[in-house]
Amino acid sequence: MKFFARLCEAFTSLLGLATISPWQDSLSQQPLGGNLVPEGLPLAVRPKGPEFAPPNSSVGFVCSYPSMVASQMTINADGYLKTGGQAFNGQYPGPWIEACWGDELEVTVTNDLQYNGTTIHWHGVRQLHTMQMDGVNGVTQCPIAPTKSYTYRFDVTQYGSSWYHSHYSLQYPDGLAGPMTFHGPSAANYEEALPPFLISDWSHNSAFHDFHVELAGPGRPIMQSIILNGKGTYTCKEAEKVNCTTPPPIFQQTWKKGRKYLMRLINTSTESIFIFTIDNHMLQVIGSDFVPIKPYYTDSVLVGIGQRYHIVVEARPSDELLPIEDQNYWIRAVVASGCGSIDQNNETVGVIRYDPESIKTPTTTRYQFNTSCSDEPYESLVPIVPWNVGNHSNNMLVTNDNFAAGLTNYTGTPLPHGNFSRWDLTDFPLWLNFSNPTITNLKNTSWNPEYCIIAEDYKEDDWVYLIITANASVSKQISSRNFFPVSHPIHLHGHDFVILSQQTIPFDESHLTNGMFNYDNPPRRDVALLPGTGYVAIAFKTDNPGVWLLHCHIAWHASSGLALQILERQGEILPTIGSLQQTETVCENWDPWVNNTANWWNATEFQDDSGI
Ligand SMILES: [Cu+2]
Repeated sequence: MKFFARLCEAFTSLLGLATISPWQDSLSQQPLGGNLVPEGLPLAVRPKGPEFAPPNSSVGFVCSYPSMVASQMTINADGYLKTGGQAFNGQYPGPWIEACWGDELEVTVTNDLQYNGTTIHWHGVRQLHTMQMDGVNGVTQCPIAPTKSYTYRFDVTQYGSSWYHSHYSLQYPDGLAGPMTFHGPSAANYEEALPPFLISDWSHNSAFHDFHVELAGPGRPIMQSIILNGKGTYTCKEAEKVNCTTPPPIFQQTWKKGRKYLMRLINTSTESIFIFTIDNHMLQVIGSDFVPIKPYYTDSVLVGIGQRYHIVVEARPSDELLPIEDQNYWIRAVVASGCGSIDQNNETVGVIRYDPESIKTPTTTRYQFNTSCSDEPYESLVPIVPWNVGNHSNNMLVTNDNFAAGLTNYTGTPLPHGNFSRWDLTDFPLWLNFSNPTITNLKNTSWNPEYCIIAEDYKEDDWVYLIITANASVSKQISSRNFFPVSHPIHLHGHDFVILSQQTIPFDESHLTNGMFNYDNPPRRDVALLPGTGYVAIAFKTDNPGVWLLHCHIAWHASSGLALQILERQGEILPTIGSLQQTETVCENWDPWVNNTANWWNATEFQDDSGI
């Protein structure tokens, strides 16, 4: 672990202004070698406190990234100049943030944008007793005003890979996102860890523009291409020529025969769910989100938006007797059926070679696999550190802990923000007030219903079950909401949750006891797909007092309002989260900026979405 701690220092010095993310420049810049952890090594999820630190760890070490600057930028991901792009430190994807299990991570974010506030959310990070570091404007802080900064500092209590992204409206689809790795134990051996693989859809329009199409039509926004680590292919149309340029070179990597590589897959999409595969190579899946799992083999892995997988790939293609210059293989990102619509749907996003001199185009074909839009098989995701789930302390059958993701038509209704149809989970679509975040209202006894506050006042060891359906459940009929067979990647902040049940049929109370719920070490992660015709039942222990967003990670749906706030043990939040000095300062800076309409992009309307 000391070794990684030194790496953290080394990577800080790599930061700076550049147009190509240095972490993906070449393998030679990746000093991370071995990290060989024998299979079967006991893994532990470390609660806060040095007594639980991993052996020989660097407790007390602060991994510091002093300068993350958000600014506007023209991004060339696929040969089309996206002028409405935004990026951290002039790179898309943003710098690779690395820390070590047991460290503290400190990142100072500066807003160099013209018309927008910003934040960074650290996707999947536990934020135990540090909700003010979760980076959700309108919930855990006011947005960072232009020219101002905010320093995020939190304990790294998990390990694995993830991403960070702005949680300010639709900024992450426009480029404010990057990879993040917390080095720690691994569920299987490997010999070389590769830099992260960020898979994404890509739009040439600003997402703020596309969202208006989503709300008002005509039609729905369509994404233009598929990109891997910010690189994709697109054939420019005649009418677009003015914005067309030479595309960046396609992603390529040369592998050494017989070597075992760790690949960290991250789906950072706006709306697309991808199936990742490498022709003629088997994948050993060893981690889902921040949770190491019992390894299993497959030819393809479905990665929902916000989800991550660690996989180990042995460089042994099934046709390895071919001449070395002919051993070239497509890396593919295949849109799952019904979970994305892309104009130029070129799934071949990268090439694995064995001969660095070869320039041949791969001629391989993809494995025959099911492209249905459903999570990896439930039975495959078995955590190595088991959690056994206790009985529910809440009664989700009669309380509000039973939600239905649907689309409500608010046109002509008296709601303040009621125009258009909006996705919602509770009685209202989420609508936050940037200037009045939940964190500054923790003594409230009543709430604006548009904040979608769901109180969970239980004890440290209590379990809360949430039932999230894609149709009206038997116990909560909602007449005004319309339901569609759409899969939603549901993400919860502040917790890894267990998936008690994930079904393609409507929820029924009998499922709790008829064997359809699993309480014995169920899959555990921070994003789960809600099947379009059924439901997902998740559970977490109320052991982290704070306010935690639960939302769909399809950017359009989150902006529309498909989200709520879990208010966990309200009375214990302020006494446990430490200083709120920055919370006050960031709001004091935000208010005068936002109250000056000269700072608005649109002089008549500042906010047209939920805020997240
Ligand atoms: Cu959704």
